[in-house]
Amino acid sequence: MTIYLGLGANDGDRRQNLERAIVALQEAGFRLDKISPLVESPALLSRHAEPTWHKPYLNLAVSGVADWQPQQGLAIAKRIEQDLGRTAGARWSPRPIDIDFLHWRDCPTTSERLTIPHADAYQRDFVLTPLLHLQPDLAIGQQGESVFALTHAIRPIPLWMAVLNVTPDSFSDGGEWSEANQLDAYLDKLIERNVQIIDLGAESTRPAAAPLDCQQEWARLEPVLQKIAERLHGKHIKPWLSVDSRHPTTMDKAMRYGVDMINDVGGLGDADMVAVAKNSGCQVVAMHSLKVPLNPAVSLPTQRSACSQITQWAEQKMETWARAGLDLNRMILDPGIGFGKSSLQAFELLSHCHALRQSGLRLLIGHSRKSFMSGMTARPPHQRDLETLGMSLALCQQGVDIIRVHAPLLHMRAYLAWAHVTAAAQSDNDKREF
Ligand code: PH2
Ligand code: MG
Ligand code: MG
Repeated sequence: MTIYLGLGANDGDRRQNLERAIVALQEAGFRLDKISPLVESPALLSRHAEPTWHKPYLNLAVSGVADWQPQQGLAIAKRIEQDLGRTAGARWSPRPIDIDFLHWRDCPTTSERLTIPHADAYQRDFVLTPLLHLQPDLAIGQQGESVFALTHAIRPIPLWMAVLNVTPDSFSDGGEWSEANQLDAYLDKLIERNVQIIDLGAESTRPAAAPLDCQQEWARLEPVLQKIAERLHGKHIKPWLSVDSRHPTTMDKAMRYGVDMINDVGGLGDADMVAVAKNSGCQVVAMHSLKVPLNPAVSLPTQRSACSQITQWAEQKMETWARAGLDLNRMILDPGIGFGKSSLQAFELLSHCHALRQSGLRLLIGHSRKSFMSGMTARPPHQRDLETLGMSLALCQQGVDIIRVHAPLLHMRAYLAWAHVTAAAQSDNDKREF
């Protein structure tokens, strides 16, 4: 009987409070299975709230099992909230920790103090987004809708995927991390600022890049993988570690370092990669491409819309994956902006995120600094972060699950500001009286 809990904090050292709550839950007999990514969002408040309560939350969800009765579970959660300094403050006031029961399989409960599934869960982005990345098919809606279906009606909070290239020849940032201490400082910042995913890649896919053999690729990746894995060791709350490679042997070796995500620009076309993905239990990004490394002469036909071609590709792939025994809950679709698409097709795809998500898979977009921008700006790739950011906010508006960028810290700041305005509009629409 899996239990799904939602944890939130907007007072004190928010991440530390969440970390402590997880440890306390374990000590109380909660056998932790999975922890979702950590997301930040503006506080949802009542219209009558004190302005000083408007402090952003960090939220996550955990799944696990416990030999508790619901009322006992509730008492344990309340006790942990108190132990972590929560007082009986006014409703909506800032709190060091909030622990909510979101879902308890086979155990729906309604009483004055506890309703499972949580009554409002189905419309809150900060509840649904963490659950979405734990278990997209979890039936949590009032009519049994899946988390995925519910996030289609709201807007998920995007996860930011930080590009970390350890390539001497990459398109926009080749050789940036040749100094080890620079890399260390950057990693520290990414972790401190709660970036959700670190995507490590060693092979450049830019046009005319020299293909890399697997030995070379591994020689570049392994030291950095090892370094990151050491840094993240022992923490519950940490970014997902993603490896960007199209070589199954590389991916297989990387699994030793506790990788969470496979990012395959080959779109899982290789049966060996499917096998690695299946056995790993990882999140898996399958990117649509025509030719890797890029060949400008090979591109998507223009008779049909790019969006319908990608959706059709995804649907065919999903059948293949399901037949191979891959859990589609772990799969993520990336339309592969720049990989055999013209700039017109890139803009079409970027403006149809909602339609791309109709495939039923979570959607990742990687538009950062890419060539399709060159008609719009004369700036070289490494100076296109503001252009990238402008487009990213347009993606947030449509609802995208994961956005892969070179400047994640800039994006996270801009997103939080943007979300303060869009969230205010949402609570305006919320007809319930708080
Ligand atoms: N929890 C609340 C009220 N408002 N806002 C965000 N963003 N995240 C929360 O967890 C949250 C909130 C009451 O529990
Ligand atoms: Mg709550
Ligand atoms: Mg609560």
